[in-house]
Amino acid sequence: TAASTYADKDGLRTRFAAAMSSMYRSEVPLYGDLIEIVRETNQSVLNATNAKSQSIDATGIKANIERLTQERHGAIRLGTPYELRTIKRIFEVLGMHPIGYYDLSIAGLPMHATCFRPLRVSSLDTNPFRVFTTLLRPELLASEEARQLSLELLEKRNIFSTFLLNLLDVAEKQGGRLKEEQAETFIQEALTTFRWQSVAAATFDQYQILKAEHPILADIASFKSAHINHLTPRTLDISAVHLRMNKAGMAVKDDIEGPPLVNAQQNENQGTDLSGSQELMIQASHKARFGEIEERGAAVTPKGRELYDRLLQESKRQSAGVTVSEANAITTKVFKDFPDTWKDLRQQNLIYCEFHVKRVATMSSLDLKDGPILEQLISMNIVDAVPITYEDFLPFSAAGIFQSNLQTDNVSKCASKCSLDVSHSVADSTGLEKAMGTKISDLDTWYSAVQMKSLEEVGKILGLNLC
Ligand code: OOG
Ligand code: NI
Repeated sequence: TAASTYADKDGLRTRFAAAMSSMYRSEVPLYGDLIEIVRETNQSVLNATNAKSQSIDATGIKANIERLTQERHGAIRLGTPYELRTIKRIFEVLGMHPIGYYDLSIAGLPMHATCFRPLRVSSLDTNPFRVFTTLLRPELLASEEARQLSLELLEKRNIFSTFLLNLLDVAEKQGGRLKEEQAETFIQEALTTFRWQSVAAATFDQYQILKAEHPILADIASFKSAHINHLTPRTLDISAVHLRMNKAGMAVKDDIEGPPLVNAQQNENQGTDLSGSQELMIQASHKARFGEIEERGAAVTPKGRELYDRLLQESKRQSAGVTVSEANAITTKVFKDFPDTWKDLRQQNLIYCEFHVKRVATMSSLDLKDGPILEQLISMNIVDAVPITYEDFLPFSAAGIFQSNLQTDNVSKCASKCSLDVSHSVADSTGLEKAMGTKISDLDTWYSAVQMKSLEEVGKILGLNLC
């Protein structure tokens, strides 16, 4: 049939992510070692989990080993609205769409960002490849000289091949799809945009001017490509991988960005960890690539996020000037106020869940006087509640990661350097949408729609109105 001549977007994304992974492995050899450690650790966590309990859902790990083995997130930093619009067109072909607005000005960075990822649950299950995509905000730069220079350099560079631009036109004429025979060329041409190029676009003097204004400006405007600056595998046990990286002699950052590991299986959000895996030198000392791993937990509701942010601020406040291990102890203590079981988290409306019917039963004993119907169904073992995996990024972690990436080697303590301050926010989500020419989906709307859809289905099967 005619339809079968088009490549499936989920398949295309899987191929693209795999191609990017092998490109990055050849550019940054330590990445390959990291992937190996993560894969082994995940396998032993899954083995242990299966031995202990029948259902891996009970630990909140919904991801299967196939998805986990492929799962990566990347990060790129773009200079101009044109670059962002074109990147959006590339990701569109791969079934990735902008969701979430990240204001990086709270970390003193002249940038804002969004994440491109699949929006359908089935597409996420096939391959959840996501890319944190940052855009420079020249209007936030203090130095006029640095602004002019960066705009000039960015104006001159072309990070997309003519072949790629033509293929994008073709895809759009075909309704956003590519024919099977166009797919491989597309993948190779698109990959070039993200490849490391050893020749800089800036001279040494220009690089110094940009760097003096902000190191991140040098990172964005001095290169000829939108090089992928890290590619991150997902681990089921970030502490175990951290240990093994240390044992393997990798340079590992002391602290993990994100929530404390109160209960390793129920880590509420994404935790990240950096190692200065390799420094690629541009003339002086540009730190362009780094290694990172992440652990993912459940998505929090606005109420959950509020509690999390409040406890985080509180532990930062109490940790001013103390050592890393003291800070960790403080954080653990402060986060005792964050419930530690899926049941508590769900009942207090702190996380999002997907609900499924486990068995169809007669429900004559349901009575509203006995509490919410849904909770009764769950305790009667008729309905199953599975926490929804957080598929996005954490604004504070992201800001912290930029900070660590910018630090020179021996500065490493987060308590002092992460002066993240929301009062410095000059968020401009409309500006980012305008630059991209598309609306950005809202995170909470997305998670609550996934939850609601599952509730509707449960209601339909059981003949109840649960919404
Ligand atoms: C992106 C930082 C954000 C994460 O894991 O939160 C990120 C960057 O360094 O460009 O990747
Ligand atoms: Ni990252």
